[in-house]
Formats: sequence, structure tokens, C-alpha cells
Amino acid sequence: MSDSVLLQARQGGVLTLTLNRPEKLNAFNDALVHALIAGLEGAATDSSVRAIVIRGAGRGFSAGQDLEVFVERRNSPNKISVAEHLRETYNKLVTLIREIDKPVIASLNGIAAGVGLSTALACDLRIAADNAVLTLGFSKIGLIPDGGASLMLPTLIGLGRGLELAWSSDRIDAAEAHRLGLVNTVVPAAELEERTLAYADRFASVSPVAVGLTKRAFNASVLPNFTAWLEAEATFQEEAAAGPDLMEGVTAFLQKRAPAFAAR
Ligand code: T3D
Repeated sequence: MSDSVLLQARQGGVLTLTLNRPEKLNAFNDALVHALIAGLEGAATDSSVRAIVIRGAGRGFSAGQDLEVFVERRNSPNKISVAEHLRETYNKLVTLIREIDKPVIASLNGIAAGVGLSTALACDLRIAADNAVLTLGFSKIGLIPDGGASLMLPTLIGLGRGLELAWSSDRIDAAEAHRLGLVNTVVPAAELEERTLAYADRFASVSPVAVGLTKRAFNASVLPNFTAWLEAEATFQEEAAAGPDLMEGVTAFLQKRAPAFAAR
């Protein structure tokens, strides 16, 4: 397998972008986020691409921000704030996903966590293997759902169920995700790749003009303030990151122990 962090493959009008850091459950470092942004930008301007699939190599979709990389960044003399990092990476990524005039489909093979799940939620459609597991995970490290998830989650499943998942960081399986409306369809794990391509191909063969304008219309009707919301979300996240819970949560995760969050 290539050592590139992002793999690209074409089948007819469907472009598949594969997150390729399987040894890290496809956790995002900056190289991976920027490669995904570049892959999506290329697809946006290539009229022969009619649908885009994002998937993960190995046993998961993505474990979200790479927390070892996060600690390195936090300890770096040139560190940037969490809000600034969101603006430079995940907010650009999910804005692009929402703005591309083509179907963007997340194919969930295994775990989708943190901003990995946020990325999937920003996509237009989600197809999941029957062994997929979804978890927000942010509350376990003192953060709020970012990458647009604080908007996409209640939009997709409602306020109460969204808050329950965000606060608890519960892991939910594919069947529960389907029942809640977080994923469009569930297929046997062994068939995910083939079924994803067939699923994407359905939308690659109708009018691209209708597809693009329908996406714009739906964005305008239910996500009219998506970009402005990302900025608000980054501000809330900066406030969360200013306290001690973030480093306690991340350190606890890396040390494989339960976090100890003090009352305040
Ligand atoms: O400034 C900013 O960038 C802020 C933005 C933040 C955005 C975010 O995404 S914050 C949320 C970050 N992600 C998480 O908090 C998830 C952390 N991971 C987990 O909760 C679990 O690992 C999973 C639910 C994803 C998977 O659980 P499981 O039991 O299937 O696997 P595991 O044993 O926990 O993990 C397997 C390995 O992957 C393990 O390493 P090892 O022991 O085999 O060497 C684990 O440490 C590593 N790993 C998993 N997630 C991450 C990770 N390493 C770095 N970063 C990760 N996110």
C-alpha cells in the first residue's frame, strides 16, 4: 500500500478518497486534513467526477484529531490556538464538503470518532458497515463537538438526542446510528466497498445540475448559517481549551487511564 496519507481511486464518475493512516485509526494530522482538502478541491473542479466517497483504510474511518500530534502542537514554541487550528483545518474541510456541488458520501468501516465523525456528519450521505461504531468522544477530553458537529448533529437527529450523544460520548453501533437517522443505510461489512460504489453511482447518473442545485437549496433551507456557525463553534472550543480539562482528558487518553475532571 502507498505511504501517502490520502489515496485516490476512480471508478466511472465516482472518486474515492481513502484516509490512509491505518496504524493510527486514520487519526488526522495536518498533512491528512490538507491532503483531503486538496483532493476535494480537485474533485470540485473536475466535471468528470460526479460523486465523491470518503472512506478509511484498515479497521476504521477516522479516530479524529491525532492526540499525540495535538500534544506536540500544544508544546511547540510556535503553537497556534485551538480556534486558529480549527479555522485552518477542519472548518475549511467541512465548509468545502458542504459547498461542493456534488454528492459527498462517507463510507463508514469501523470506528468514526471526534472530528472523524464530524467529517462524516458534514457529508451529504453516510453508508455504514454493520460493524461500524460512532462516538463523538469530545466530552471525554474536555471539548465540545467541533468540525460543524454542534450544528450537524442536532440538525440530523434533534436537540435532545444530539445532546445525549455529545455529553455521554457513548459509542453507538451501526443499527442504532441507522435508527437515529445518523446513517442512511447499513450493509454487511464484507460488502461495504462494492455497495458504496453502487450507492454513489446512483447519484452519479442523474442530472449533475439538479444534484448541485438541490444540495444548494437544502443547504440554504436547513444550514443557512453554516460558515458563521463554525466561527461560533471555534470560539466556544477556544473557551473549552483554555481550562485544565483538555490536557487532563488528552493525557488520560494517551496514558490509557480514566480522566479526573475537577468540579467547578
Ligand atoms: O486543535 C484541535 O485540533 C482541536 C480539534 C479536535 C478534534 C477532535 O477530533 S478531538 C477528539 C479526538 N479523538 C478522540 O478523542 C478519540 C480518541 N480515541 C478513542 O476514543 C478510541 O481510541 C476509539 C473510540 C477511536 C477507538 O477505540 P478502540 O478501542 O477501537 O481502539 P483503541 O485501542 O482505543 O485505539 C487503537 C490505537 O489507536 C491505540 O494505540 P496503541 O495502544 O495501539 O498504540 C490508541 O492510542 C490509538 N488512537 C486512537 N485514537 C487516537 C489514537 N492515537 C492518537 N490520536 C487519536 N485520536
